[in-house]
Amino acid sequence: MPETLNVAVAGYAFMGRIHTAGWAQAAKFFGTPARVTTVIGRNRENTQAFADAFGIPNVLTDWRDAVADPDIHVVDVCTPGDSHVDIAIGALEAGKHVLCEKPLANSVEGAERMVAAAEAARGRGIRSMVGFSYRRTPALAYARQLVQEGRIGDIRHIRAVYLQDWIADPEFPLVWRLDKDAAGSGALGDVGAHIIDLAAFLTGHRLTGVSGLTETFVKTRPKLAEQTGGLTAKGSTEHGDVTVDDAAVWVARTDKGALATFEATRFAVGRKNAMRIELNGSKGSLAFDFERMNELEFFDFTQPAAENGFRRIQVTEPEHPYVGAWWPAGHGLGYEHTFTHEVKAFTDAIVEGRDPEPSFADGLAVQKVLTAIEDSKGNWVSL
Ligand code: SOE
Repeated sequence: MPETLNVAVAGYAFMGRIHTAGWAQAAKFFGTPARVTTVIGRNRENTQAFADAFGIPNVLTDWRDAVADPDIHVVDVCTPGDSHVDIAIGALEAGKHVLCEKPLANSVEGAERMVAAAEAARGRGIRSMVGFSYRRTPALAYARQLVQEGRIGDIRHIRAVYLQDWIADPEFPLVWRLDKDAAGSGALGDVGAHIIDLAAFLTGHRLTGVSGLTETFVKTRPKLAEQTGGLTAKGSTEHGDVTVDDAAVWVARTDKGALATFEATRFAVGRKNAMRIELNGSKGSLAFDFERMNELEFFDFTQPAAENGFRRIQVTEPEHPYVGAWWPAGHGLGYEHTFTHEVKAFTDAIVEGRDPEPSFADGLAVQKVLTAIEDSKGNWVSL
């Protein structure tokens, strides 16, 4: 194991940018022995501009060159879903540790091939992890601890929604996230994948069956003229078809007897990144909303009824997960910190020679649920 892991980040838009920031901050705040030495992007000029802004020494326009470079130890895949399978498998076969953005692949078959490659590489001490970043939100990591300590007892209900509105305007153009070939699915895979993973992470329950509906409200949009930011773009005068869902809803049963409901949408106007999850158990409830990400609500059903109620815990104390490395108590964290925590957790596992979580197998499990929801069309699909 080298003293410092050299990381190549594939992609430099929203996810590539935030992962790159995460690696830099993890080194500073957690002493993570890794640094981004290379950024990979198809457009040399734009990739170079990104590298200059972030102080990254090397620019590559083909991921195969990164995989062939013996000085690169980690490949961080932040490209659209259609390239995850090739880059991740190529990197694993070349002996690189791989962190891959969610959803793991655009199909179950692709995710299965990635799991097989990860398993083969694991035998050679090569680690892989899928980037379900919300697991690293201190309030959610703390909620999981409370569940594991039995503080809410047996879980009866999982109620999760992920609400955004960035494409609610019918004139918003056809970015890659609205193209099935590039993204696999729409709101379902992009944000629904997070709440499927979080339900499993928080409760330890597995979904045994689902019934779902998806809808595409706006069926044609202006073709893309220019991507101006992570989730912003300019359209042209020509129109094209939207090939993914705009929204999805589904119900599920779990292996430990809970009922679960989920909703993923990009049409909840006014809701920007409202990833909300509530758990109701035999001894209490927990509730979280990412738009207030430093807070966790806890209802303790074992306390006397007359003075009982939800209490709002500010998850900003040094003893809360990840928080101690940052600011004095109460000063709060933001979206980008979850990615710093993610790369720290991944690097820790590499250094300590153990498997990081969530694994590619966890990513495949989510992929199977996504596919079942798409196939369901209102019918029950067992998992
Ligand atoms: C866009 O919907 C997006 O950036 C997702 O792709 C991310 O996974 C989520 O964290 C925020 O929203």
